[in-house]
Amino acid sequence: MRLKEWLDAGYNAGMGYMAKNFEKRVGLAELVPGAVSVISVLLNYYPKETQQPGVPKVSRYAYGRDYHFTIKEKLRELFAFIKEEIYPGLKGRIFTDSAPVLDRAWAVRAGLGWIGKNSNLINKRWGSFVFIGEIISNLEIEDEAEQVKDACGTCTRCIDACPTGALTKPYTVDANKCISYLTIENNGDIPSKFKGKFDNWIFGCDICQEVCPWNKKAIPTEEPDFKPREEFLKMTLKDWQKLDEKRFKELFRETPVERTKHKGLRRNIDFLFDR
Ligand code: B12
Ligand code: SF4
Ligand code: SF4
Repeated sequence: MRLKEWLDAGYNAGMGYMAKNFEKRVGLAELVPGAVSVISVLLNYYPKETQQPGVPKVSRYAYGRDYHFTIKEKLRELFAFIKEEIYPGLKGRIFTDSAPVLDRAWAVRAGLGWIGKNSNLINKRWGSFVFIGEIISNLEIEDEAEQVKDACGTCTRCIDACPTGALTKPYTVDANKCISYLTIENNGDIPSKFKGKFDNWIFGCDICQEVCPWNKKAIPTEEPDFKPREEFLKMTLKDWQKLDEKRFKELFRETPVERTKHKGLRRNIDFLFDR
């Protein structure tokens, strides 16, 4: 079982919550009593806007409003629709990025794509800049979704491009080495062995997705919630270097960047420039 192997190898780094509720994570009814199906959904977040060239970089998923709010609102609407129009006895729960549910594994089972060697779910039409959410419920769905075959082929671009060697083997991320973990989830100092390897990323990292041929034709999202603030896009190198707590709050309110608080983002900016 891949999750167990990942945890046993210590690849969850400081994310202790990943080892909790292991039973719930793998079984449906343990998580939601009476559940018999999973409806898995994707939401494209690829922005058409870009930051100024040469400034510290924020990963694309964090440009706009925090996706947890947006996806949950949409899933609540879908849940209400199914209850009203299809199955009044509907009982279940909605999820997105919640530790006890393996979002990507369910998306694969639902036929929405395959897991690429960079470990992201890739959809043939939308690429991998998509969020994943689910409704886990007592709705009986007869058809098993048709599975999408792995279309990575002999490509290894993501593994070759990762500047910290976090893709230790195809399909496996060691969070201890992943810029995304080190800049977001990590509460301590960033180990000095990574100096000069962050390629200007200060919140998350998109490198292993940027190089993926399946993202070449990524279609910009039309979701208004994900539209980045103008003041954020306009930030110059100087603006980033002097970012204080007040400005941080103005710029990143209700975006995923709030997660690191000013202190964490400041640590990440300083890590790029301090020698
Ligand atoms: C912990 C976590 C992280 C950690 C660890 C990443 C990792 N690869 O596991 C860190 C902090 C590093 C991280 C980074 C990122 N994350 Co994250 N993260 C999660 C979280 C909370 C759990 C992932 C997990 O369970 N990992 C443990 C491993 C073992 O599980 P897994 O990779 O999902 O693998 C399962 C299946 O996919 C399957 N499987 C895996 N590989 C293969 C291969 C084959 C061939 C097959 C058949 C099956 C298979 O088996 C596993 C189950 O046992 C999920 C949300 C969730 N609840 O699922 C988001 C999630 C995976 N993250 C997401 C995002 C957007 C990111 C970033 C892109 C953000 C960024 N730009 O910085 C990066 C991408 C880094 C990368 N290359 O993966 C999205 C991914 C969307 C997508 N299209 O795949 C998710 C799904 C959140 C969401 N709901 O949208 N993340
Ligand atoms: S997100 Fe960045 S650091 Fe993490 S595996 Fe991908 S390229 Fe490597
Ligand atoms: S870069 Fe290549 S190997 Fe990596 S996920 Fe994309 S297609 Fe697969």
